[in-house]
Amino acid sequence: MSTPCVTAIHDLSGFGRCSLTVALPILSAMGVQCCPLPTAFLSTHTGGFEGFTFLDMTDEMPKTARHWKSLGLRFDAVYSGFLGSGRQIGVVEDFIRDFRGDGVVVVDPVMGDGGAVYQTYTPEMCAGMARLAEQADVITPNLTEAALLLGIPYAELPSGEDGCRAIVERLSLEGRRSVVLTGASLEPGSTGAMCFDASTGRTEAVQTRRVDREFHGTGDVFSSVLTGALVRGSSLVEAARAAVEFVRACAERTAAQDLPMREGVDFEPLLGLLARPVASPLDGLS
Ligand code: PXL
Repeated sequence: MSTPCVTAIHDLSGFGRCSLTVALPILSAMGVQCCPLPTAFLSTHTGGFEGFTFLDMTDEMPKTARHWKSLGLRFDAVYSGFLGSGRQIGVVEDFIRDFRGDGVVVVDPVMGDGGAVYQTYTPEMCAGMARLAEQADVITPNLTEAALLLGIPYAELPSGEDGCRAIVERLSLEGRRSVVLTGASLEPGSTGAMCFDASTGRTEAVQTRRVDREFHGTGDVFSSVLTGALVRGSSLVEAARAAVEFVRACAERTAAQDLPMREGVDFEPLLGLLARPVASPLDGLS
């Protein structure tokens, strides 16, 4: 099998471990080539830092897409996340139309967390994100983003196992789109994801031990592992299990060191967990 290739459409935040600084190493560790299409360059992410810089990359994106098209590039997945402007919604929609081919389109509808919308997201961008997410084969919202996509207040989201099942089924566009809801806790002490798989029509939960601390960027770690596993041939639920367990391992390690939330999870020493054993360095080469 040739090396799978994913294009990752996210911001590049210099410090704070999220988006591209997470997607690139995780996909590489999984044996997946990652071609970044940056939406913005920030000095840090926007969660917990004051005075961050923000360079909007919107104008560069269609130029990059045109060049890639002229080279005949194909991707096994188009994977999008944090967007830098309202105009980028249309740019990413065009990109997906031009490059989806036979690949999988994963849209992480990054808009907020903990019931609050991120500072750089306007109501128009949130509406645009819902439209963009309609192009996806798989979406990976957290609970805050699920409420925004459903157009209901965060406090009114249904809860518990039945509630999480109802959320993913309502977000599935009548079964046409797979949904992996993150931060889905079915009982005290556990957390994970609720998955609706459009290819089987089944809804299934994946749970693990809950780490009682919040860290920045765990959604990006989750969606990157999920995307890597999908292009390596895992089913949706297998991919969600890999993502849930990797995020738990990262959160446990980071909590044990008591690192600040805004610095993200200390995932680098754990990247080896994502690699497949290679029997011989030349395996798979011919
Ligand atoms: O992890 C989501 C994310 C990605 N990129 C930037 C962010 C955030 C969340 O705050 O600020 C720049």
